[in-house]
Amino acid sequence: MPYDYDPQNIFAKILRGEIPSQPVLETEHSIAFPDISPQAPTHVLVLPRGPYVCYDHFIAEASEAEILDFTRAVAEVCRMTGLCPGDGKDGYRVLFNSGLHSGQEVPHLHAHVVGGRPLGPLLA
Ligand code: D5M
Repeated sequence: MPYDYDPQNIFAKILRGEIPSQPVLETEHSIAFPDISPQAPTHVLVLPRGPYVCYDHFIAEASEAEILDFTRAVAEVCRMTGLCPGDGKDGYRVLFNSGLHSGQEVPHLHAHVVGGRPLGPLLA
């Protein structure tokens, strides 16, 4: 099934600089900024710059350089939260919504990095 990327989605506008954002991380192929409607004390979105709707689209069509850059950007944002279990902290959650049943609102791939409080069961 083809992926139909909408270039008018709000994250595409942010990536083109048409809507302001306050990035916490910018790399060659990725960008991260705080979620406008945070669901936890820490809630950061990490996006590849390329026009990918969801995670499976990204892995199917992105270059290895984009995939490596994005994967590292997500990890860097996780470290930036200061919540890494490896540092004795309380941890965080990374999730991707993809499509209707997930409740995905913005059809440009983004990882949610959330933490700072007990997050409860994943499907609550
Ligand atoms: O999540 C989409 C998320 O994007 C949702 O948590 C709100 C957030 N959002 C929407 N517009 C903005 C802007 N302009 N800045 C920052 N965050 C934004 P989804 O997984 O698609 O449901």
